[in-house]
Amino acid sequence: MEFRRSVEDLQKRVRSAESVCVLTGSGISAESGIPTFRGAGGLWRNFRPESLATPQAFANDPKLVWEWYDWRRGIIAKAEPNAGHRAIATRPEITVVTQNVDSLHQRAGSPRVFELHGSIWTVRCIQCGEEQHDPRVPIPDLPPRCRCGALLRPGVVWFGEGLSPGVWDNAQQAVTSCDVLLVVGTSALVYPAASLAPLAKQAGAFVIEVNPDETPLSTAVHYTVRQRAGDALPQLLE
Ligand code: BV8
Ligand code: ZN
Repeated sequence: MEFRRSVEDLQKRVRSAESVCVLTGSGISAESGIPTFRGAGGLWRNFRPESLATPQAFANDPKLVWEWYDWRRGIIAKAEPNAGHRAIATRPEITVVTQNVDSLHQRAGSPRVFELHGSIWTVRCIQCGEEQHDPRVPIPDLPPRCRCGALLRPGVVWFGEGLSPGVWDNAQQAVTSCDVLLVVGTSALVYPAASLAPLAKQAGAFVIEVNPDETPLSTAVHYTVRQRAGDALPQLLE
């Protein structure tokens, strides 16, 4: 059931909460001009993300996969956090659990951000495992190589790869200890991230979905706010 509660009710609920946690997906960065995964504009040379964000795709053609990431890094480098990211950052006590790899929450000023799927600005050697921050846009020659000579890969979690145990534990801890969970801009299709909202509800949190569209979560949350993040979050949080 979709409860259309007045924004005032929701504001009161969020304001009076002891602790608020926000779970975000690519939809929160859409208003920053970053294509979402499944929406229009998410395609690159007609490839679907699911077919490129995999260890197999990288093993088959590391240069192609790196061209996709270099293209995205170029877009993300030009993007700015939007009103949605900034509204969350006005509340430094909020823990952000994000599926996004664009680091816009950190750039908006949120001090506690758990990146479930890693960061597009991190590169990791497939041989010696050395990990570093690589801000170069564009990367001069693709695929980049480590000092040890082996290929570097994007420091993100691909489909079929496990999430880093520490980050996953922190994310579960955050959503099961908050009073209000805002689920913003995710189609709730990718696991295990999509299991966090039901987990929060089970642990007693009030779960509010902020998404212009219906998602598989919509019937399971307490309230749905059918608005874009940039419009809804300043009203709910500021
Ligand atoms: C794992 C990093 C096992 C890379 C990403 C069958 C059933 C269930 C699960 C599976 C299955 N087959 C396979 C699986 C597992 C798989 C999975 O869930 N697949 C899905 C597709 C079915 N999951 C995995 O493989 C995960 N690992 O399970 O490992 C394991 C365990 C232990 C040890 C070894 C192995 C790993 C998943 C991580 C994949 N990596 N990203 C990169 O970014 O390049 S996922 C990728 O999708 C992004 O992180 C993205 O964030 C994420 C989810 O997408 P969304 O963020 O939700 O974005 P989307 O476009 O879908 O939706 C946008 C939403 O925003 C929409 O609802 C739209 O309406 C809304 N919106 C638009 N504009 C706005 C807005 N909202 C608000 N405001 C707006 N303005
Ligand atoms: Zn190396």
